[in-house]
Amino acid sequence: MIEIPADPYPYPLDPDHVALVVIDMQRDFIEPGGFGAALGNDVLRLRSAIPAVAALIRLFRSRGWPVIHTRECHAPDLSDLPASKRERGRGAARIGDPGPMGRILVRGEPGAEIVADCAAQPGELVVDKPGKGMFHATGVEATLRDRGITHLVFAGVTTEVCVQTSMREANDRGFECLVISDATESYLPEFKAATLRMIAAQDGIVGWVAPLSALREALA
Ligand code: C5J
Repeated sequence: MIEIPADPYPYPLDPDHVALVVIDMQRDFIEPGGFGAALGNDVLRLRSAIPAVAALIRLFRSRGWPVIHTRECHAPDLSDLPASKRERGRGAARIGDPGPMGRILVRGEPGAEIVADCAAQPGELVVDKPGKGMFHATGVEATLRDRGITHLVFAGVTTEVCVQTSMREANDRGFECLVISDATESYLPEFKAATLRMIAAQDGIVGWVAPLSALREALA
């Protein structure tokens, strides 16, 4: 085990059984004209996480550790989109509607792609998920178990929605979870801060929180 200084106490990283999970670094959340903007958010806020996410990806690749990417998106016929999700909100554009980056949150459309700086490399697992959490309707749990992965390091957007949901799902399934605080971002800074506090509260009720520098220094 490698001890990573973290909140609420050092995270025991198992170098033989760890994977990085990069949640939803998609144009639809990060660039104007996508899903995030349709909900009235200042999407440019999320750009601040890109350098740390990209550096974290490079760190894992340099060690030969697996990198897993998720994308929140739906089948072109929207058969995996519950009516409750399609109809939620009062914005002009909804999931499946046309926009400047193609149909919003639809698989294969430009907006559903991962931003270039964080793009998957050949051989890396890309999980398309119809929900907020990475385990719902994806089959990824079996893949992780097959690969012997027990430790998950989380990054991506948004902190309080898909990152937190995925981390909670993973925690309930017995994975040891660490979120990298500067490699995740929210449209709402107070929600990011509250989420990171919630995760580490009660002696790590959902997992651990650490900045990228702590991971880097522990691995140097
Ligand atoms: C949202 C996400 N916020 N990736 N998705 O709807 O966090």
